[in-house]
Amino acid sequence: MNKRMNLMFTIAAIAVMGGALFGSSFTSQMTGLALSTDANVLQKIHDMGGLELVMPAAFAEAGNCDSDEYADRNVVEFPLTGVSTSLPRLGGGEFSAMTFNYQIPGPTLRVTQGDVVKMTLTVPEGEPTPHGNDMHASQVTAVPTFGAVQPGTEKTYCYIAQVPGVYKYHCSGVNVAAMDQHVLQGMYGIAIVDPIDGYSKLAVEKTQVNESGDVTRDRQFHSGDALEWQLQYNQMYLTDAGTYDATKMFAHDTTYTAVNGQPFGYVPNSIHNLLNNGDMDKNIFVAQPWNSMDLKQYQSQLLFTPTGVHNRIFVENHGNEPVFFHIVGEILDRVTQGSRVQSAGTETWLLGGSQNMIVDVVFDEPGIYVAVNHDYAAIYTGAATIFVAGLPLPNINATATAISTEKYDVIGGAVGALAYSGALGNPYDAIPPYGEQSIMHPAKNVHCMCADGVAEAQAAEGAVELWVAIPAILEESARVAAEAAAVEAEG
Ligand SMILES: [Cu+2]
Repeated sequence: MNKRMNLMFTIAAIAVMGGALFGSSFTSQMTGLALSTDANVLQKIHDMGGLELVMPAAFAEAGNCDSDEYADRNVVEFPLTGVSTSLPRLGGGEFSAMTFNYQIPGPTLRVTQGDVVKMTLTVPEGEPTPHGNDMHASQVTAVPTFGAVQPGTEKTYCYIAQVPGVYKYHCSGVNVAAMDQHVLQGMYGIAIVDPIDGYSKLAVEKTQVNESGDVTRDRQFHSGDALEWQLQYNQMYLTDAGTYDATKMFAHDTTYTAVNGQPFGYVPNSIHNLLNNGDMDKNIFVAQPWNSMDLKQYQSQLLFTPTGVHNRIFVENHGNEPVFFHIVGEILDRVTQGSRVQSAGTETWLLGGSQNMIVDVVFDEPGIYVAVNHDYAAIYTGAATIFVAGLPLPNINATATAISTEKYDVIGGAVGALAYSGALGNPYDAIPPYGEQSIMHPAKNVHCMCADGVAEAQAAEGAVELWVAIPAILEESARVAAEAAAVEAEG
């Protein structure tokens, strides 16, 4: 009976509930735009008992995790909590976020092709709206599997990850109603399904001058092991109060373009200024919107990689606009979608909505490279992500190699790792969970569009709180310098 009640879900009920829960923006979406041709249409739907999109008797049994089909397979549990919260927005203030596990994006699931995923979505008592989870890596009946989970209840379903690649998962709203709001306010994440036979080695196109003095092709090969990243794109459509603005969504009027939940989350910050000889007025990037150590996990961070290393970037477009993925100063060495190589040696690759790819790239020259959505509206609203390859920043390098403490080994860390990641770490939220062929990052720093509890969990795993570490390093450095000066004065 309970199941049938869920199945008897009606659009009219969604509208009534949604209007009550989400106020005017939701109501305007349903009446002002989507259904504007007939003001009485909602009443008519209600009067006829709602829109039943399929016959209830036709629903298949779904989510049975005891199926014989799953015997002898590796089962990976993936627990999620659907919960609303407040998170900071660019330029100050907050926005009314909806999250999986108090973080945007939600946790990344990583499995190997052939594994069984056992997903449980819990919606706590008191949460103002139901949620659902549509996992694109699954091949199961969408109804009722992805249907709404009511507050105070949970739902589990299982599936076999049959096809390798990157897949989004996202809230399905209240049985599809308000799905736009739930996703665009933060309820999205990715699942990485590693190929059962592993990742292919990478050929990078080069040339050389041979013994006869001829310029010839010189393919350079890298193993399938790689330093890995995740970049997830989405739009934010916000009112001044930080609530969801459906009118802006319908008009494709982007407020911000988020990368891993944060516009401009991966650009230089005050920490880099401190290391840049302490010159706080000399910003090395024109826009530094998350530029104070007080911002803790929200302070922007850079992505550090050594030169000559195989980088594997998992890219997902969760959004409402195309992503023209380009890295300024680099050529994408290989683009893979699903289990097929789509391109090699290409400047830019296009991702439509809910589309993904794996980008392989090797940075040969030390320098600053900016991964962008090469749509100017996207760049200027947040889609600029800075990779620093090698050790190209002389001032930071000088400072970093001149100071050290027992706890934070800046000298050995940076130089040893051939990148500043050894000292400053790479942002936790830009790194997917490690797989069989992951090159480990030398260190991680605490970073996320997430609640404090999530940031604390990152620190408990060993990620460096740079807002604590950098002042400690500088203080220690000053103490050591003062001691040396005193000894010199005595001598
Ligand atoms: Cu939701």
